[in-house]
Amino acid sequence: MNAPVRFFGEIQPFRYEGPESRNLFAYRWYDKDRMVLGKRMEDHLRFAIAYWHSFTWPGGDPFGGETFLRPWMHGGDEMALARAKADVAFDLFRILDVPFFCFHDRDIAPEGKSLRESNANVRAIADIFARKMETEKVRLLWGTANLFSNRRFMAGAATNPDPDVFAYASAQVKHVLEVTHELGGQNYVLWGGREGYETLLNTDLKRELDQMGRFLNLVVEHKHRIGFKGTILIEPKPQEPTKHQYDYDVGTVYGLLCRAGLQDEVKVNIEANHATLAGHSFEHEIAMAAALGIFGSIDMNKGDAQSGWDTDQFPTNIEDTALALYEIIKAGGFTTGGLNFDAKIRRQSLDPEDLVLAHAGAMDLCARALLMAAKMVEDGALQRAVDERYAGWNGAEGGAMFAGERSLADIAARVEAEGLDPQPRSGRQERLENLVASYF
Ligand code: XLS
Ligand code: NI
Ligand code: NI
Repeated sequence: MNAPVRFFGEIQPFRYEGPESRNLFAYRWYDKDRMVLGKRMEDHLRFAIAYWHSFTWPGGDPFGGETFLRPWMHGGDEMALARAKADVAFDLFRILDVPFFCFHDRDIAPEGKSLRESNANVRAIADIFARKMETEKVRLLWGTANLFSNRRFMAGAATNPDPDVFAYASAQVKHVLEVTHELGGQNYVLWGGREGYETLLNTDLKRELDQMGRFLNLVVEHKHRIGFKGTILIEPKPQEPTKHQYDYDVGTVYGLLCRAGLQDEVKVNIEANHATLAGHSFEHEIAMAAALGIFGSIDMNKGDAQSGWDTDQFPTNIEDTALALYEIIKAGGFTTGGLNFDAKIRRQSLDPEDLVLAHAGAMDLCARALLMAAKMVEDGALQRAVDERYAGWNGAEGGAMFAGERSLADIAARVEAEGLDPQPRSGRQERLENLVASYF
């Protein structure tokens, strides 16, 4: 086996050294045992590493192929390479001291000549994970099936016009759901990789939506059948790779779930860059999910302000991150969910240390942002401003209207009788923005 036993060389496990440290190979903010709002930092953030970007993506872009030339991607028996990749992955988990990881079936093991063979490959690597997890602290945040890379899925998986593709996708998901369950996974994610259309001219949109609803119901039924206690999550994305994806954004997914009768069964995994592509801020999508009662987990990354792609960069913006975490804390924090870095290093970042530092820097950024978000919560001034703004609804008439105790005619009669003439009040946006800046 030509794969490296020690890809990361002499890089030692990261420890917390504090904000004054100039050591890039230590945490300056991520102090996992520090109590923040009554909870350990590690339990707030529940960091996860994504197998696909960090260990499987070869560095390609639309104009050029592989740049990384990782030793576990070349030369030799594919299963032996997959085992070497697992060793490297668990080395990174240990170096960074992350509590979770996430994978697609096709990231961890090669596709076989039949589904049976593919499943056996996935099982073999999952067995290795299980053995490693007996002695390592890392746990599985979620598993998922890759229903988008193989050409059989070019017209979608559950929404494919060919029922045999629907069947194939179902069989694949059944297996990964079971493997996720056996590995103690805390969630199972469905990202509609190609659940959308390229042109309406060849698409029966209503039928495809119904197929998707059927598929989701099958997955949820199977989850209960096997006793999986984790959460089923859908990851919204508006487009890319298809022109239009049915799971466009959080609001759209909620509509799909209601249509399928699954709004109490399925939650969302919200990705920052997908929110941007949908024309929303990350915190908007989190707040929307919380408001609808479907907030589950997040994929942390960022896009590029100039390009309209899912560039999946590691987050670097402290304010955006703090505002997103503020919404998560307000939503009650993660339960089964976590913060998965669905992010990849740039294709010129060739060195093993680039991969380590990308994650470490992002973890530190999130930890620092968590402290800011905690200040926002502890101080309470932001919440008080919002409460004050809506205080009128706590009054007798506001309360009665909201509770459905007044008809339209009742309301109109009162407006006339009292000669109501509501006066606008300042929204105080800049004052609130200054308040946010004061926590930094
Ligand atoms: C792609 C998605 C994908 C999911 C998992 O854009 O972010 O990586 O997170 O299938
Ligand atoms: Ni994602
Ligand atoms: Ni994405």
